[in-house]
Amino acid sequence: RARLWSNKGQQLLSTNMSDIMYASYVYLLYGTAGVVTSIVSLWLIIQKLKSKFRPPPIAPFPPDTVQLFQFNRGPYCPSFSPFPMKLETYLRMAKIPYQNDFGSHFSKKGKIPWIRYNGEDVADTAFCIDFLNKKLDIDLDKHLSYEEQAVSWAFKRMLNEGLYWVAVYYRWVTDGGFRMAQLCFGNTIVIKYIVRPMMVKQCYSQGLGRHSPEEIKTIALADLQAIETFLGNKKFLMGNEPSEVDCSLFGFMAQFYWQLKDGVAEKFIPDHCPKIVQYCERMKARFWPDWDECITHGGTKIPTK
Ligand SMILES: N[C@@H](CCC(=O)N[C@@H](CS)C(=O)NCC(=O)O)C(=O)O
Repeated sequence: RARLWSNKGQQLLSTNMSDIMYASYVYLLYGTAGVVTSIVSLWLIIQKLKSKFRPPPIAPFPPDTVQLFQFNRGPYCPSFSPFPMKLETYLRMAKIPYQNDFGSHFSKKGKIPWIRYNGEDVADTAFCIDFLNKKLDIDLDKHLSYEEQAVSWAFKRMLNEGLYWVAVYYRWVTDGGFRMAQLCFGNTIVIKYIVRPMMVKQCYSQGLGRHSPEEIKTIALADLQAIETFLGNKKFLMGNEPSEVDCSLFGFMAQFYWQLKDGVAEKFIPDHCPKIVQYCERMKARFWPDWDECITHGGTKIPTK
């Protein structure tokens, strides 16, 4: 009887062992499949999200028409950013047919705006303008002397590489400016916890973000004062006819005059720069007669253009 019990026990033990082994295999198999499925799904989601920010595939589009990729329309200016304002103003000045593609498709260089023209993609506003000038034989500076063209180039660099960071500071670093960013891009977790810290970091890496608010104000006013003085009684920056630099200048001045609402920056132009005020109104009337249709009026209306 004792032998019988011990055999039974062994049988029982070996049955239990094989059950446990089997269960372990099953768990391992399901576990591995679960982990692989999660990784693949996560990868697919990331790819899908990334594709939203990449240039879209080339699709049928009217020939000889510029497709302008830019952010959605801004609260008080047609764009929340000076560079799309610059490029769209250029297209209007040069009378080039274009259609906007609003959203978050960044160029292959990872920036906005950019253009697609007859299937060719061009990134960076300066290269977009050069490309279209050559393709369509346009020269908005043909009435300028070489010396004036050199001055115009220096102003463009000051705006694009210097004043841009001042605008970034008043837009993304200061709380008042950031409220305007939220009005344009939405009050989302991505804007608050990913984009804002990224822009603050960029501003710090460039160097401007390391200065005190007072020092940044001094730099901003010095740049604006230089523009105000050079503008003088001229209608446009380089004379009484508009030239290419006016696209950049207007793109930037429009931000300071109409759109940088932080309790400090929006007062710079009305308080210190009467010539720039007239210049902004003149450029708006001449190249943006449809301005009101191209803004969200502080986030209260859907723009029709
Ligand atoms: N040099 C570029 C500058 C464009 C630019 O800085 N775009 C900003 C928006 S205003 C951008 O895309 N920033 C995204 C980033 O830096 O990650 C041009 O002229 O097009």
